[in-house]
Amino acid sequence: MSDEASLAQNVAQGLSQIPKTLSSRFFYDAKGSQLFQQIMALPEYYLTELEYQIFKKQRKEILYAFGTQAPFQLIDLGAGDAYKTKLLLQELVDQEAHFSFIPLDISQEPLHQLVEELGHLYPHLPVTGLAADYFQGLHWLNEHSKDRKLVLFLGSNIGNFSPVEAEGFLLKLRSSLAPQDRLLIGIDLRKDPRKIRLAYDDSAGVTAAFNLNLLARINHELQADFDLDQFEHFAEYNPISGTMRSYLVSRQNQEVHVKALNRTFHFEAWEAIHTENSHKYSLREIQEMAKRCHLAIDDVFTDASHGFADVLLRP
Ligand code: AVJ
Repeated sequence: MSDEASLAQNVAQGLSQIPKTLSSRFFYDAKGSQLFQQIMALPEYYLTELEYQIFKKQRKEILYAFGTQAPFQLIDLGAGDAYKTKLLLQELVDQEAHFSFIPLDISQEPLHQLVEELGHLYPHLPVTGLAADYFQGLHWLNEHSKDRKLVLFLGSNIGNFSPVEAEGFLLKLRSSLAPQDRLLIGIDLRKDPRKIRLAYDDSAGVTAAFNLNLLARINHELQADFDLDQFEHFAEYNPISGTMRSYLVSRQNQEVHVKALNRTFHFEAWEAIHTENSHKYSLREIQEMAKRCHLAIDDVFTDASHGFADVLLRP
């Protein structure tokens, strides 16, 4: 299925149902990936900085726990600009470890940029960029399984799944791992609900632009006529469920035509489209989830504030 077709299908389905939904996987066109890189640099978006600190302070321990003697593949699911992964790459290059790097990303542009940049930084490091979604990536992993693997799933990307979906994803991921392979998952932890909410509703409005870009993408790719001024970003955190939810709310009663679907969608005043989940876990919930997925926890690395965890798992 082509990218357009799956976006088309998501729009056709998601805007026909009540409540309306669109999938957060479609945020990352070239513009969306660029906006997400801006989000990572925001003062409110603590996630990136906390995980960066974990890698900065504990990169040796993390790599020691994995074991870097035998040749291996470092696979980065949803690599983006690999801001945090580069700390591991530098350490491994310093150690003269025998490894290859396989960044995977849903968006072509940042991936090409990354592969080119790494070519300059580490001319002797074998790098294979994969423009694919996670499941295509997992399939690729299965076909190319000779070396030992360390699979990275950083940045709390797992939070975009509901807890039930996350279990399904981890089970699928586990089935593509050999006994000696390891998984390193970055997970945002439960914390002060106000701090979480602010991370998804920044004062500069970058997150709002990121959310609204989904409608701009649908306008471009499916010839729709969303008026971006007539929708607004809204984000709320539920401290019981641990889910941060983002929405696009229609400011008025309006119709939107999507030419590629030959369909018109009606929005009531203040009707919302649910566009993203960013789930937060406690350490106990992570332990329970790992257990249910038959993954053993080798190590848990947290930052000084216990706001973020990188969990090393074995199948
Ligand atoms: C890339 C999925 C980890 O949910 O925190 C950031 C995306 N959305 N601000 C997250 C995002 C709004 C981000 N992840």
